[in-house]
Amino acid sequence: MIITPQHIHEHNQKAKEEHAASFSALAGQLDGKGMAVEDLVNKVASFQVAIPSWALGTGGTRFGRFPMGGEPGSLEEKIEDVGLLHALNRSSGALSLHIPWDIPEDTKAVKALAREYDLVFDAVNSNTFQDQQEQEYSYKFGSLSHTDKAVRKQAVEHNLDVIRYGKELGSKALTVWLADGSNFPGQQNFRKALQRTQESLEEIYEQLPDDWQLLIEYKPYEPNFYSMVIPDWGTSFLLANKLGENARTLVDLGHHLPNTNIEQIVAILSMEQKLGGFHFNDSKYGDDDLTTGAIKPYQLFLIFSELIAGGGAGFTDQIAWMIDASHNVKDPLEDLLQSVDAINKAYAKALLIDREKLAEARMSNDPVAAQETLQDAFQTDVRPLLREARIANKAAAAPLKLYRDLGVRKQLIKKRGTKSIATGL
Ligand SMILES: [Mn+2]
Repeated sequence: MIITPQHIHEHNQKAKEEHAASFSALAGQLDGKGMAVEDLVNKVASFQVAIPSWALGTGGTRFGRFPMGGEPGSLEEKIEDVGLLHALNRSSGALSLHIPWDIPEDTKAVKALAREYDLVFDAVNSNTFQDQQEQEYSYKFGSLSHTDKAVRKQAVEHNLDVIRYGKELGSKALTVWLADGSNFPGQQNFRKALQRTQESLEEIYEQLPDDWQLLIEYKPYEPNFYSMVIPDWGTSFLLANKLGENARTLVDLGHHLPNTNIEQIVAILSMEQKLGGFHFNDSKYGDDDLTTGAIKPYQLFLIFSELIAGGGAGFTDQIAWMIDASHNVKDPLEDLLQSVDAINKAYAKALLIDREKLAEARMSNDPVAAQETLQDAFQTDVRPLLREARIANKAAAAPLKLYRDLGVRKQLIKKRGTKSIATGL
């Protein structure tokens, strides 16, 4: 174990005085506004975001990949890495597996190892967007939507296998993202492709355990550039409604056309109780998969504002939260620490919105007051609040700083070598 409770304790002792001063200033300010500070701290402290098993290695682009060494070469090492993150921030207590990149051969042992690091298994993800070596039929022209029934059957079977793994690990959701679509006008019959997809999803849904959810992810383009079978939230919502109560839409922040109003999509889906999952990342142009909060922190804040407005007190437990990003030039673990921090910041700021004032401004058609109310929350420096939540959780006051101070990457490289490569894209 690279990070021990002793490390955390010593680090927090050093941060103590400075933190106490900044937190008491913020707490006084919030208290003056009539906010229950302890309640805010508890909410932030209990919020958990899953880390996907494919985000722990260096990503790449179509043009190259520049690994930084010490990458986890096995599922066990990936669990160890998420354990590191969780030990540092106590906000990453879940792991999301991608199958077949990470097949848990011995599920009992894998589950026990995760428990050692205080981790649970979040949604499991199927993969029918690549061909695997021993696979009989190719997904070159689609999977669940394929024209050939044999290919569809193979893709359905794969999803059922993923559910079986997930059941053994204690997961409660299957996430389906399809690369199915077409590159050229006329190539695909839109209606028949969607119809076939629905039928395939119905076969999967039939086998879904009662306490599970089927999360349907959408994406407007890429890898197909003319059409995707599930291009937008409307199509995902349509399928989820046709399948039944336990099928829901999954929103990935990067899966929208530029300038889409994602907070409005979130509002409508949560109003309909159909928002089941959320993938965090950030983007400037498309599915850039940059660090959450690096480009549009205000958008993230507005999204959390809608989640809180729509979901009530327990909304954080009803949705599968996961980071879905790629790390090309950063240390993946540092990037993930930054992402979780940005998510917590947006959540904390959204909790500070004066809902009554906002409702009044809306009812009296006062856009100036509405904007001021939102900005007042957004401009608040919530870092002391996040720090307080971490200290209360026995996490590091400043996770990234401790990660660097302890030279974690150096230790990982020493242990795993400079050439280890994580499975994934
Ligand atoms: Mn995603």
